[in-house]
Amino acid sequence: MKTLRLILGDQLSDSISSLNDLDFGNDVVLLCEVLEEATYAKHHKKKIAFLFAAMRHFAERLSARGITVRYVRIDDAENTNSFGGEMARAIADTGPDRLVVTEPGEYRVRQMFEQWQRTFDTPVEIRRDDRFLCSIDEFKNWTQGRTEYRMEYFYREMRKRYSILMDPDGKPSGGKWNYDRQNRKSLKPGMAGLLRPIHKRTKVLETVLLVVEELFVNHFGALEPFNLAVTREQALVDLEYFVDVILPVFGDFQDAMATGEPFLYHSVISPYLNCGLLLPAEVCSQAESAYRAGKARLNCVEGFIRQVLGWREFVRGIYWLHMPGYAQLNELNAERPLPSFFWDGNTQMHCISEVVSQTRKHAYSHHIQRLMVTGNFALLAGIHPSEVAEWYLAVYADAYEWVELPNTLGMALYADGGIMASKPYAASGRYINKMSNFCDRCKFDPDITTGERACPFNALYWDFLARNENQLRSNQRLSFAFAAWDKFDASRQSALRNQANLTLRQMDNGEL
Ligand code: DLZ
Ligand code: SF4
Repeated sequence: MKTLRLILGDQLSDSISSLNDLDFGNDVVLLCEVLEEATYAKHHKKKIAFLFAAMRHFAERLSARGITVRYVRIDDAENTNSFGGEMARAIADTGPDRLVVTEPGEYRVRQMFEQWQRTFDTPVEIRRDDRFLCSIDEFKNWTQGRTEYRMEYFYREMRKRYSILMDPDGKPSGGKWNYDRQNRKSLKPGMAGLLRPIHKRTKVLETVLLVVEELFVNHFGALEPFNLAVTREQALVDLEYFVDVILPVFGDFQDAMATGEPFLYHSVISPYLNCGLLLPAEVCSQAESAYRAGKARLNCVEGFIRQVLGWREFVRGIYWLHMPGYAQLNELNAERPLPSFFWDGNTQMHCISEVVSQTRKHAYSHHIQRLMVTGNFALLAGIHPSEVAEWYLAVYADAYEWVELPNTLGMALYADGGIMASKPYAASGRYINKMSNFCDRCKFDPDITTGERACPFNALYWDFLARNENQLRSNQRLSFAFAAWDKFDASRQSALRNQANLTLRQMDNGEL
């Protein structure tokens, strides 16, 4: 039986289920670079180049194993520029008996695959993506009988199930499940991120960079400097370096931020994990081995493993549990358009201009910058969740909708009304000042709330609470915040709200 197997840009793993039972003599594996995928969200140039180069290298890797690969490049004259068009062309040219795909990371593409099952004459088999450590059905089962889904409890189950950081007596290593409290230290003056491995440029990458510069000239972001791994071997170098050198200091400063330090002590392996060059199981196992060998402390290793085994699997579960309705949720009726400074960084708020400029340069910023700077601002200012979600999906090299949407709409914006997070992650400028050195270079002062030098986050924070009182006052976790608001007298409250209105007007007029 001849099988045509499609591999998507985020399925670049040797062990991907669509390649199981491969018949080397007969089968054809299809990979295609298509405009449909590069433009349905206007992805960062670096993200497109990274994926195209990684796809081309993966195709070479398959060919080297003797597999027949059909690779469609973005500039091939016959490219129809859609998955559907390329599948149809490949079916016509190769005449397979069946089509095999692994379930995709996005609902939109899943619908496409299901439509193929109805419209193509050739049968289409959709296989489970078993690179994830919790299947979509297992996650659904876990939610049965629960009124709220908290990552912490899901994560404990996953630790037990995979016996990760567990002692032989069934207790979590070190006696606690979570060492987050040790992981919120601010940087001391002079502390800086560590050097990273430099990857030698491959010819494939150089060709791709030229094509992307030419075809996607209007997309956000810089192609240079380019130092992402584009092969499995390079991704493994980054992983090993992280585990050996950076993990020992990762935990303590996990939430810290600094000007000119996009990576600090973060692993920066999410682009590789999410496109398949690295696998979550191997990543967790390497981190655990570092702890067992006494090379990294438990708070560092546990904090890292919680991101991969806990959060990553949890957000995917939430996404598939609630799609397609999830994408439309807007609990707080946030309606403002996304300010242009999310694209050009042109704002006097140093924290935002710094995070946007890091994002433009690297297609990356770490989770606290995403959550507590750009995300927090969008939450406080009441930016429409769809506009924010589209931005996050486009600008980060690791972003696919399954991971981006629950993180943006749920964690950052509370637009899902508490499915993901038990309270909105709203914070004033004082939080940003505590966790970063951003405010040192800002025209605004995080300790001032009204007047010209007031940090815009401060009045917006209070206005956010007052504006959304109906939805938020009953939330126990906000009781301190509302108690503080209630203590302000009427004139103070109205001064704060006036200041916030002024800020929002400035934002809308491009003057913030
Ligand atoms: C993100 C992306 C981009 C920019 N381009 C392609 C592409 O040309 N071909 C491809 O197979 N995949 C691409 N991807 C990743 C897909 O968007 C991703 O596989 C789907 O969204 C499913 O998660
Ligand atoms: Fe950001 Fe406010 Fe600090 Fe300026 S003062 S960097 S706007 S938090």
